[in-house]
Amino acid sequence: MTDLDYRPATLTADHGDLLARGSARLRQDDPELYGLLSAEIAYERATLPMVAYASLADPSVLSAAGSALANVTAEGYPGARYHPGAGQFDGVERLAIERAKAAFGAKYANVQPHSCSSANLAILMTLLNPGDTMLSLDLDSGGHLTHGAKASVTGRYYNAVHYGLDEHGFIDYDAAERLAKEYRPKLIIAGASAYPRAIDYVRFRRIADSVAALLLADISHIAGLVATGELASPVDVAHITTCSTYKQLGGPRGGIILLGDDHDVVPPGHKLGLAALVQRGIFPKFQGTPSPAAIAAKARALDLVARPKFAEMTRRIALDARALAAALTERGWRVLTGGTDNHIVLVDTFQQGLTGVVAEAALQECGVLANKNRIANDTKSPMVTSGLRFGTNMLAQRGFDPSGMNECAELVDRILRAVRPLTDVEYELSASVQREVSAQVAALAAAYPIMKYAV
Ligand code: DSN
Repeated sequence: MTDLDYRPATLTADHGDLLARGSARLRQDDPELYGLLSAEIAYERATLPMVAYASLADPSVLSAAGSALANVTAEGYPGARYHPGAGQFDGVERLAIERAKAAFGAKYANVQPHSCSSANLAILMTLLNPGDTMLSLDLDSGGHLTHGAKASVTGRYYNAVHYGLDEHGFIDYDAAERLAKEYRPKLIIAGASAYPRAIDYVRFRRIADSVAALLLADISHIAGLVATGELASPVDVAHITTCSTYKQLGGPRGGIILLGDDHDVVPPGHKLGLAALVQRGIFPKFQGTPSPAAIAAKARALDLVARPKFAEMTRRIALDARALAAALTERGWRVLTGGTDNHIVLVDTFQQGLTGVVAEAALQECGVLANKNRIANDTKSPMVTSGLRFGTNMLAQRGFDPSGMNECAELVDRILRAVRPLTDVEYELSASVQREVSAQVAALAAAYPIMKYAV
């Protein structure tokens, strides 16, 4: 045996043994990569991830994502694969589908999309023809690239018309209705990546029905809050619902498509019902082979989503976000819409003279993560911006309660008030403040280093 021989004395078919051997081999044979992966764990524990776009995956989810199913190639669906040898994967995909349906009360689930972007693209390609009109929230108002933004292929292939926000920062439903009547879109999208308020899916459905459009709800950011009833579910209201599995479900990189009461509706110009269209739309129309290991990780994450501890955790996410919004407001920061209904808190930093990019960089220097974000009527470019987007998913998972959010707000406030902007992208932060606050951030992070809500 060589030093690098990792064959065990007895060859078992045990998932845990395989992963343990894999980790040992990685540590011994590739210290450079192993070191980087370990540094990531240390960094995550030492920082305060006040971000909206991610959640912590339970170690058991990571384990499933690293399973031997990564060796399987199997196009098609359970029981109808193009490739042989997919028996175990069939079982895993069926489990993921059933768990997705149960978690969201859906009648149909497709767990194969590699991301929610893939899911959205597949839906658009299935239901629209190039040049068809769709109506969605403007990217600058908190929409998403795949909702017809100019920079995305969706804005290039489809005629995307956008509604925006009213003067208080809430979705302008009246404008959406006017635009729907004027442009007669084939599809309306209700969903956002930077919107702190509950979305009125019933109103959107009425608008869609009034012009015979289909309604797609993209709940990527809020899927956890929807699954546990913290926010109203669009699954039986919209024709189609899409979401990613990593943003708030503690799952792997990936997407899911859900259908509720309208699963068998046949859209105008089609011969098949929505479930059959989506099934074919993902495979073979849009994707080839799915990612079996990622689907195993989705199955595991969705099992956790259905447990009472996850509901308790999503309640904490929402309470923490409200506490964070209040604590920042008290300290003089303008919180858009005056608060939040979900996990997102949007802050106008430029009112205090800081661009989003400067604020993001100064916070990161001290170990606090929050991303620059455009805000309504922003005059700065997407790489500069006038605001920050905070989120409470990961801190809530680590056990931060509303009083912990007050401590986080205090640290954020101290850092941002100590920044002296030089230009839109350059700044100075006094070394003593940076050192002092970084130490406080590290101490607070160390008090809540890992998932408290691990099941
Ligand atoms: N959708 C992006 C965001 O919300 O930042 C990341 O996936």
